[in-house]
Amino acid sequence: MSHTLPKLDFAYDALEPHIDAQTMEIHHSKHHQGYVNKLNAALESLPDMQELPVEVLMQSLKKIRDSKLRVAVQNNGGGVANHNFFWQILSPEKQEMDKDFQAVIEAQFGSVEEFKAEFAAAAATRFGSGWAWLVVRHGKLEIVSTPNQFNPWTDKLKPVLTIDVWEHAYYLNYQNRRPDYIKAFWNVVNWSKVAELYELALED
Ligand code: MN3
Repeated sequence: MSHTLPKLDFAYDALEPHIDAQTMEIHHSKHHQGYVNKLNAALESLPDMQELPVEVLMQSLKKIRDSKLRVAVQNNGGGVANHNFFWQILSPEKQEMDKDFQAVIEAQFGSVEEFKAEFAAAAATRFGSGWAWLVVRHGKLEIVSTPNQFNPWTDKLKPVLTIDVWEHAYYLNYQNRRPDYIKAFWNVVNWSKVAELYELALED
């Protein structure tokens, strides 16, 4: 079994004006596809790992003895896992935060605005390329960020929300204005999916 590029649930232009069609098309059909291709190429030398779901693969990096292969799986497996997840938490229709989930956010962060400010700060201050995440750790929500294609699965954390802050995610439309992209991101969050992921994370 090889990894494949997942189809998006919406058209490339569906997130406009917040995320433009050209950015989405290049991001999905070139960048994400590139990670899929390079991951499959690296796994040709790792037959025991070919059947693992990519999130499990991210927890198995230490088992890869060859350091070049390990880095290739980290970078490209991470690229696959992170983008598979990212597309799922985006929505073309502006959604209100799920009420039960909002109560959890308010209990843990004070208010939705404080939560958004903390998440945006994690995204804005991630130096270079990377991701900000809302994760579940021991049943509690926590904001973290990761460089490059590192991700929470490696640390056995359960992500419920993420934003890609690599320049390829926003540069065509926002140039160097990463904070503007982060602000626009709130218009395209699939809060019902986020709430569902949170419930699932609490179950395990
Ligand atoms: Mn990306």
